Amino acid sequence: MSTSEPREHELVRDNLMSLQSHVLAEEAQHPSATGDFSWIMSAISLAGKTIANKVRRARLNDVLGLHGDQNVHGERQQKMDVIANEIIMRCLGDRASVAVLASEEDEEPTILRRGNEGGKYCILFDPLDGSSNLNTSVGVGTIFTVLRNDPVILDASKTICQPGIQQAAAGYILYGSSTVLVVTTGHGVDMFVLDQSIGSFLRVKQGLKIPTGNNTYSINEAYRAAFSPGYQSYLDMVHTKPYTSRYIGSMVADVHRTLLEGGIFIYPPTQKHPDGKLRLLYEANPMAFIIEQAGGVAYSGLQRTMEIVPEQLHQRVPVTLGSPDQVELLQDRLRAEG
Ligand code: AHM
Ligand code: MG
Repeated sequence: MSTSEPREHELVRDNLMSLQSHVLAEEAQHPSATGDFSWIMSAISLAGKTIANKVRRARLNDVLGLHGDQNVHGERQQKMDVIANEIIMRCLGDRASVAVLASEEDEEPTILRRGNEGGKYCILFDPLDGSSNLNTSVGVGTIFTVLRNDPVILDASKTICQPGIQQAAAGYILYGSSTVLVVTTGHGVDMFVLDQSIGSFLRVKQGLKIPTGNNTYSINEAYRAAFSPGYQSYLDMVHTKPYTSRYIGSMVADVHRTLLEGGIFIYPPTQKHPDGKLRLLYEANPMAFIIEQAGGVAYSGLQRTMEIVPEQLHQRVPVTLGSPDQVELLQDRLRAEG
């Protein structure tokens, strides 16, 4: 056997694949694809690289801390929330196929063009989730979802109220010790890492699968007294078993760990947030899509998150997601509480 054969094989297997080439290759498999999605992903990638740079330099540029205004949820906006929001709007705003942009930071969606003007997609996003952690250099992230525009419905606030099962694509960018982009278009989950030296997201994993058998739970236990009996009974159970707990308090980082290592992430209803804290359309649904595509499960209480029919853009829901074996242990207790 020639010694050159395995070497050639290795070279082919280890080919570098940028996010851009990956999206083009995926589109090539679908003859009806128009290339619109690759334009959208290139804008999201540009926004991610720009925000990553701002996050790294936030203290040096003196843009940590409160902006002074409150956002639509009555929460104090961080300066970086406003900066990240502007970056995404500027990156996506000129893409011809984008009909609507809707952000956690803006009360109303921004209509860019109607369906009859070529607006095919609505993009909903949380520009910088977990931003209150920035002061201590904890990982934060951008979450996004891509929905198909309904050319008949002219009211954008209605167009975007689609259940998660209708998402065309979803993903997040984690600004942590490395900048990681995770995306799904409904054909599995792919992961890319930003190579700063060449300014490109490079594919590091295709077809990610969430592991099972990891006894790790992630929840803010400080709110335990405010949880319903089912959640409390679940916590009683994990305290008597060989479990460990990890909670960063930054959803993108907590979900990313859960996706890669398995376990369960939970944000239940509390007294302060009786419907849960996280937002259905641009936090819970995109994460649910990714987790389900990786073989996991995602619920809001006892209902599959992606089957909830949204009523409004900023609606909140409880979130439970992770490995099927781990989530089932909580769901058992929630069913028992009725
Ligand atoms: P934000 O969108 O205002 O940043 O809030 C969302 C964040 C999530 O990243 C995280 O899971 C959660 O809030 C943490 O909340 P708590 O501090 O109540 O545990
Ligand atoms: Mg958020």
